[in-house]
Amino acid sequence: MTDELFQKMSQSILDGDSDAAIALAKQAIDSGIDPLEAISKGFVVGVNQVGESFACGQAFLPELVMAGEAMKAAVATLEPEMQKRGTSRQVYGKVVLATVEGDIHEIGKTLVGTMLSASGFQVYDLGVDVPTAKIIEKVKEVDADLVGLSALLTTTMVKQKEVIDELDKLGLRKKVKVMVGGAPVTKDWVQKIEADGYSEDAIGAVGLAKRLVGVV
Ligand code: B1M
Repeated sequence: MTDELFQKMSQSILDGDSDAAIALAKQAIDSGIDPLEAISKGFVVGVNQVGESFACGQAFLPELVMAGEAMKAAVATLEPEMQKRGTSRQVYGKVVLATVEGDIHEIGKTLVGTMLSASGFQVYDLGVDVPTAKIIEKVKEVDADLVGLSALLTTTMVKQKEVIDELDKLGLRKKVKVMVGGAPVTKDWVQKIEADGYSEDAIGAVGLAKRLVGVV
């Protein structure tokens, strides 16, 4: 029964059908399914398939856009439930979060932000395509403990390094921890740019953020 629901979720993304994705997300909430499980076992399966078809020329930009819109709608529907399930009320630290300049992929970044905020972090989500200067400005304004940088394109990953270099120049690098993420980010890249850590998913990002601020 649940597997069938996950399969329908995946299909709604393949079809780029936002209405169906929203209805299925609501159905998951009503059935008591963990929203993160609905995302990882249902919707993400579909969006990954569209990504693969796009990469090998079997799907085109309109399909990618529609799949992205449906995925966004599903995550937005599940978001209040994810917030509700967050148990911690304590504020562990302040996180400035952004998708780097030149990159408009927002779904993974938003998911990470939702999980961090549900887990007790104060999150300042600056959105997508955010210039380095704007990120630095916010870090200074809110006296952030952590910066989270998402990049989904091999061409925009370099901006993660740009932010780290800028923090370094301003003498803030020791004080402000930097976590990075996004599909092309690897351990080697993290070492190369001297970030403090990376995670492959939103749950891992919460554990990492807690370690970086010394909570666990
Ligand atoms: Co784009 N796109 N896209 N796209 N898109 C990819 C990333 C791609 C891999 C598809 C492919 O070719 N297979 C490819 C990148 C290739 C590369 O660079 N190597 C690609 C491309 C090429 C492009 C365009 C250039 C296409 C074009 O115009 N010709 C263009 C770029 C636009 C730009 O940014 N300037 C483009 C555009 C788009 C859409 C706008 C149509 C849409 C985004 C819609 C939106 O966000 N509102 C889109 C989509 C949907 C995708 C795919 C299919 C799915 C991305 C997604 O939302 N995944 C993607 C293929 C893929 O990744 N399978 C693809 C679901 C999401 C939950 O996962 O974002 O990975 P993800 O986030 C995860 C983890 O990565 C991690 O946790 C998240 C939750 O588990 N994580 C973090 C992410 N950020 C983190 C930060 C952290 C920690 C963990 O700490 C701070």
